Amino acid sequence: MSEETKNNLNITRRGMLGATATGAVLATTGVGASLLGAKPAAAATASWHLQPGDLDEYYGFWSSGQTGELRILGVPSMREFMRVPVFNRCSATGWGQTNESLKILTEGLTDKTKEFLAANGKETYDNGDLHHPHMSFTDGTYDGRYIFMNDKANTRVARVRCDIMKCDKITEIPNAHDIHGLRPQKYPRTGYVFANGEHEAPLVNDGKILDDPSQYTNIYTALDGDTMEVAWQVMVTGNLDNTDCDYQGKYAFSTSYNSEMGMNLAEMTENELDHVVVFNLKEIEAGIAAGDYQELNGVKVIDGRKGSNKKYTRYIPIPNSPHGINTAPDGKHVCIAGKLSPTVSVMDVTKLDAIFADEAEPRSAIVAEPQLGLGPLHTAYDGKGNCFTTLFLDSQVVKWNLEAAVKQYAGEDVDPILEKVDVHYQPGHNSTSMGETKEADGKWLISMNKFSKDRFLNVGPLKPENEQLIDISGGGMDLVHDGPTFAEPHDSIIVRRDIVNPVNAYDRNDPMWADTRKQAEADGVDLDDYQEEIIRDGNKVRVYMSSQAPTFSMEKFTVKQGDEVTIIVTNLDDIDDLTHGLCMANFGVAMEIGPQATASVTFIAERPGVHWYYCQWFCHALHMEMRGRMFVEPRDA
Ligand code: CUK
Ligand code: CUA
Repeated sequence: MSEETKNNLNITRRGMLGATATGAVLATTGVGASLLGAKPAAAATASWHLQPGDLDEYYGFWSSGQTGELRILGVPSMREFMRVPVFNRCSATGWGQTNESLKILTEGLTDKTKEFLAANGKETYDNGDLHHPHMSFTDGTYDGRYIFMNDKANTRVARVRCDIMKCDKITEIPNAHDIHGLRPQKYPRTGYVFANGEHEAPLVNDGKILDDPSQYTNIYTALDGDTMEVAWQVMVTGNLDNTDCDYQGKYAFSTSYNSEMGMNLAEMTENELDHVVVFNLKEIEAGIAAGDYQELNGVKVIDGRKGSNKKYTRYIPIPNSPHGINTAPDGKHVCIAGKLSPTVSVMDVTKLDAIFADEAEPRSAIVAEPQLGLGPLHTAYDGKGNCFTTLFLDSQVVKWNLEAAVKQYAGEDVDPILEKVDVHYQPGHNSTSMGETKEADGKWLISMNKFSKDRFLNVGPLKPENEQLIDISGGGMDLVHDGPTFAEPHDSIIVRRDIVNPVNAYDRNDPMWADTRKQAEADGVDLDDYQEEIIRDGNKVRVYMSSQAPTFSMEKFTVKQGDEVTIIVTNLDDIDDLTHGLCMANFGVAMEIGPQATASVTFIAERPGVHWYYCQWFCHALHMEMRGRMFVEPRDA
């Protein structure tokens, strides 16, 4: 059944809410009225429950919070397809252990961090707190190049390549503390990746200042999404929470709690109003070009704090400790969730020019502020003028109409609230299909709930979270599916599947193993052909082997105790889904080698004797037989 037919059936089943809503749905799906009612209603329930072998209409990209990885799900089935290690250590793929992944994990760290890690006997961090995955944009919609994501735990921003679904860059952000909100520039393209430093600290934070809040500052960062280098930073007042940007390429904005710059809970929640910081991108670029910055830890930092030069930033008062900030697909409105206030403040981006020109007060950009319920956190859109806001305290999602909210704010007697649905329980983010792009299609809504409580079989004190699928295609909100998840996705995006086109095998010239290729060339080894080579270079030994199901090219090799051994495996199989692995038993060594990939791992062979290495990804009927021996001769032999 085509997706359009499914939608027709949904429309039929629900009988629709009214003529206007029907018109809107029909207008966006391009379906003639004659099709309505043509099929029995019962078939419509199959629209989210896919049959075995059916493919999903959407890719879902999920964060995983403190697990530190990116997850790929199917929507609407909510089936989890893949976990892409990013900030975490992964036993299945060798992420955090292979030389190729260690390069990515370490090359973007600052020298100070490298020193700190070395003092702790580590090369890299092995934890992360990944909240916000967002795809790169071109002209206001997803372009399928990259997913960008933050690490709140260790102040980093990472990028995953969508062609192979592997992380290829991780950048530690200097000067900032604990990157939280993250969004890519929507227009004209990404472009910038905006990243919020959540916690304030003395600038420079070198151990000389503790209790002098006047010297604390927060940092807003723009990275270059192509190079993953920091383009510039702005000093701001208040803790930065979430960020988004416009569809015009002129402004970015951040919610900010603790405008008080307090250090404890009482101080932080003293004011009734906090603010949204608006960043004027053109002015910031001009300021950088004109040299109006200080260089700190290698980054150009502009002063955009309250009371500073007002060219770069403006502070719009918002009630109270605002959290989520989401730009609507209409390209004009931005919803700012009040968190401690039951309101969502709607900002009109077309009014920002006048504020920067000093022709209007900051609050003049606010064109609606509907009271929606308790604990509003994030807003998603259906592309038909409606908003869905999570209410954390009420355990609900509220659907409301943006235009009605604007009219109400202007004094008309209208109620913008259309419907509330209970979710289970305490929702944080929500997301709609294509909802953060100009192509929002209003089919599916995911409510990402922090608590599952009694929703699943009890698995002990630590429960999964619960992500619920809500069918919004028919104009209502039908809760159709629960999806438990492990710690702790905060956010997700739902991307039309035609936008995402990963490959089935690696390009032999993939930059991932460019260093290894260079070394192989120096060693006279052709990485693209059958290999069975041992290169000894002092106490460094490089073992080159290839894999073809169900064999490694080397059945055995010999090294000496204390040698620094690098095993380089190239998977010559060029067959869909034919991944091999190499696990060196009792050496703590394991890695994935995808079709046509090269991967390498280095260790000290400080263990005499016979050691089996085996293929750790089930690849063939003779997978168990895919193995070989490393013989380590004792040092004094
Ligand atoms: S934050 Cu988690 S619920 Cu980190 Cu996006 Cu709002
Ligand atoms: Cu190769 Cu299992």
